[in-house]
Amino acid sequence: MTLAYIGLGSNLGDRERLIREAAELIGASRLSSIVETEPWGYMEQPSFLNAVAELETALTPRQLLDHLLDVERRLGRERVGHKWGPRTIDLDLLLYGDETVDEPGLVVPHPRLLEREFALGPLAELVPEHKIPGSGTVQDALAGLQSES
Ligand code: GSY
Repeated sequence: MTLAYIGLGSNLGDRERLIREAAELIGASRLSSIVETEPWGYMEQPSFLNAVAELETALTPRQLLDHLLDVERRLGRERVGHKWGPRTIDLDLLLYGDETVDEPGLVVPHPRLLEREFALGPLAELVPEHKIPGSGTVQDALAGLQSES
């Protein structure tokens, strides 16, 4: 079994319900606080609710990604329009134990984790001392990002 960390984001519909339902459907054992965040990347869209879920899984990273995509579809996610536009639910595989993966369509740790306070903040609430492969701890990554802004 491996501990994996999933970033959850929603900026369409009943955002909190969608995040809580997604956490249940992916089998989360812990869910961070849910925080309101300004859009990142593409600004012309509503604000997000974000959280991070911890789950213990026997799935491989690829199987877990497929499961996350399936849950996104079940919660009404449609991949149309702007790549970084509004979405009912977004599930990002942030960390999979201390493993790294670099395959077509699947990179772990998540390739933009170190740039995203909306993911690092809730992750730091759950596992501040967790080492990010190829980097430092989660809390150090968050402090580094906050010192830049
Ligand atoms: O991949 C995450 C989707 N997303 C978000 C998000 O979850 N939160 C915030 N604040 N901005 C975002 N931009 C994108 S894309």
